[in-house]
Amino acid sequence: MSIIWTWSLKRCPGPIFVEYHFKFRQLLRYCTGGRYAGLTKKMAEKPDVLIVGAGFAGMYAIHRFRSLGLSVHAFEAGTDVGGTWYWNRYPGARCDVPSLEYSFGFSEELEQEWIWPEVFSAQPDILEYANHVAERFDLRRDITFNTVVTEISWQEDNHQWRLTTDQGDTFEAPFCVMATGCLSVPNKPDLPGADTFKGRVLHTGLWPKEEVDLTGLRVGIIGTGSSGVQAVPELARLAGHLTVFQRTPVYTVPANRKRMNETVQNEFKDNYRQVRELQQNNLRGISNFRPMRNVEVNRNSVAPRGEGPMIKEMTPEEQHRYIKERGLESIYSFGDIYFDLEANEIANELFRDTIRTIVRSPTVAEKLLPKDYGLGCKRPVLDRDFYETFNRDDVELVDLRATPIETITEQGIQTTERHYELDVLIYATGFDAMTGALLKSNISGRDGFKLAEKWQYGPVTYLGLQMRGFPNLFTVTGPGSPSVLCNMLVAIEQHVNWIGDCIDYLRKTGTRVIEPLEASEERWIVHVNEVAEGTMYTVPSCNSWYLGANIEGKPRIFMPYVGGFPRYRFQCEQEAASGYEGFALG
Ligand code: NA7
Repeated sequence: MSIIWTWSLKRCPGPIFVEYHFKFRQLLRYCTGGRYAGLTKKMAEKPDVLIVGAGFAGMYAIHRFRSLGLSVHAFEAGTDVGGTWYWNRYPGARCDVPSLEYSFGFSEELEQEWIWPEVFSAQPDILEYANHVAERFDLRRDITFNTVVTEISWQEDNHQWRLTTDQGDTFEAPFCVMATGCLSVPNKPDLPGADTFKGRVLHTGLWPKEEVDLTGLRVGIIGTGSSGVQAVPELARLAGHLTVFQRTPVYTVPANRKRMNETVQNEFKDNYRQVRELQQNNLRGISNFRPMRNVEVNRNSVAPRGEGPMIKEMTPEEQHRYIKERGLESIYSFGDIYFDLEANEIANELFRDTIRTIVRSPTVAEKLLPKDYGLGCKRPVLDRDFYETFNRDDVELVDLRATPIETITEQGIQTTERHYELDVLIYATGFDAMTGALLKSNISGRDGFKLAEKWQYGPVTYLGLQMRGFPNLFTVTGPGSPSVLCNMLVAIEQHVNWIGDCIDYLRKTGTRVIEPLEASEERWIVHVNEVAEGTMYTVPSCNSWYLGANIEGKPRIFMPYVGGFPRYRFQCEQEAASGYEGFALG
């Protein structure tokens, strides 16, 4: 599909009419300050698929669907690609999946040419990778940036999805793919007096592009989930003084902070097909591929999560020695802690004992120790010197359970105990996860039925891919799919491939619409709940964003599929092989 672009150039003389072409890309980006802002798009023909979002899911969808001969167009609120990694630029932001695994597997050339500098990547490196992918596969020509999708509605008369943007434009296509991400709607709690604060307010999930100078400033951060834990040590280094406002203590273990070993990287590259195969058959989409070439075999290496010894079968001395020899991160490897509450509590106490040896002040240490929920309830958090940071004189911890926030003031935060003067207030308060972005898109299906209404008691999907009443609308890593419990890049590729094949099948068989049968949705919901029951994720003491428990009024439902990626993939493959038996085709 060729697209004719018309725009008023911000830095170059204009308006100019140009048929957008690969060699104009650099000029276009320069002229529009890298934003393509002010573009008025005229599509030469209607696309086959509208895509919402240009993070990794939207990016791969563009590439994959194009390769099937489909015309596509994507809309992205940011000024460039990258999704989560575009928005979460806070100091210390880093991925918790190894770099060589958190990468696309669809192109061998891409796999071979990209060089990862660290074993676990920092945000700037992942964003650079996203930019490289966009350049390499010429993705940007099919993306409108700086544009928020405000409404998506099914048009029964012509079997099209109509998408409306905040620029006032509308677009139509027979298929719509929501690549809106699982952690893309920041949660900012409605604290009393929040608007009165005179200093600078930031959110980790909406961090500015330009450098934030915190030198000498009094910084306060609310929240100690993954984002807070990653940011705290960096903020302590950058700020004059840091106050950490913690409501719930977190279980966090040291991240691997090694630079990438070239030999290891090369061995991965030589074996990437095997790595990808292993990912497909692993519960979490991670290969656990162990390079053997020129690498000293460490007899104390950490077993994968849940695949180590049973903690209940070890003496307390053996438990402590196990952690001492392998590091605190090995606590997640015990085999019995995810289903056995007694084993879980032994591990929790072992964790607490270890932290008490790191934090010098016993009072601060006690405040930092999680006591009312267990390991494995929330997504494991990886840190770099989180606990050590509280040994600094210029870092203070406020326990909001003991002394809650009364109000935000012009100068800082007033708790029930005292006032904290601040120059900068940072919210590290997470996201309206998994359903937030889909609901925010204001989707209505057949007969104007709203997705918000369908999901009023929690998300209802078939395979996390489609919803009954919303024909030809697909979600990438939607609720009810492994999504956030899986290596996201593996989950994204599997979903996009499935959706692409499905659309291809519909076209080849002359089928205009597809949507799940009611019975399929019901069966899937029962199954998703069934596999989550009895795990640490759903015990009553657990309050995680997986359950929607971080958002007031959100139904408490375990949203991702915990049955494992291979089992899930098999279900999807069976559906396709059966000619989509669980769906109504028309
Ligand atoms: P999380 O994990 O949801 O953490 C949010 C943090 O913010 C957590 O400590 C919350 O405490 C705290 N929070 C939220 N609302 C409030 C209010 N009103 N007052 C005080 N503290 C509050 O989000 P992250 O961004 O850290 O991580 C999300 C995922 O991103 C992570 O799992 C990785 O997958 C990447 P609470 O626990 O609710 O008491």
